Amino acid sequence: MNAAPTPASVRVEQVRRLLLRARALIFDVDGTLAETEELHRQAFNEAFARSGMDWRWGRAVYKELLRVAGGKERIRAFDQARKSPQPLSDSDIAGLHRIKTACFADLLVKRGCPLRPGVNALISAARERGQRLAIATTTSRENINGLLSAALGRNWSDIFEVIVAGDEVARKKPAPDVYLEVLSRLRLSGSDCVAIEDSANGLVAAAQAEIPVLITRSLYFREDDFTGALLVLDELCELSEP
Ligand code: XBP
Ligand code: MG
Repeated sequence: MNAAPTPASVRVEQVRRLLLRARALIFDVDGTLAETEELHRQAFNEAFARSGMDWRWGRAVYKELLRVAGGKERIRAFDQARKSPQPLSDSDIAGLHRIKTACFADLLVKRGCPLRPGVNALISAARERGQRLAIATTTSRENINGLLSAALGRNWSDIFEVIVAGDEVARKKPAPDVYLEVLSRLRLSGSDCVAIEDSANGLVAAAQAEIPVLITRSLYFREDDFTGALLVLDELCELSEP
């Protein structure tokens, strides 16, 4: 006699069905579509070096700084914590972040950054089912383009009906702004969709927009509190048929 299904496998089946029924799937980018944060961290350090600054963010410091969504906001938080007699101005920060974004683009070309396991399969299956796809991210369009043109080809943006980047809304995650803007442009309500995220900030943002959230743990947010998520997976490929 077969053993009764374990709660985990029942849960996975329920979430798999929810994904199949959703009118749209809304993807976070960093940490969800691809494990990008190590490249971001290296890009920040490269930008500091090119700007003649003695800053260097190790993994432990970066893990703390990642509580702050947004590269410019992260630089500002680090600078303020240092209580420097000459804090960076907003234009200093914007200029430094532009260099960082250029460094990130270079690193993407030099090192590449593959999609996480199961991401491509889920996107392809959703497209075959006629589901709508969207992106809700804190990062910039430039970074999204650099990552996805390499991973999905130069016509990657045809795959996502709606793309909302961090600087296009008033408040970054964990505020719900980016998800509310995606829902508005899709003309859907949160319960029609499923969001795929990797961080507590992302979970809070999507949940405030009343979107059910599937979490795939990433390098820097493994210990985050994902209470309220539909399910927490290590990789999306755990959802595929056995
Ligand atoms: C993650 C972020 C971003 C990236 C760095 O975005 O918080 O700030 O760490 O990119 P998400 P920028 O998980 O919402 O995709 O330097 O361009 O902000
Ligand atoms: Mg993320």
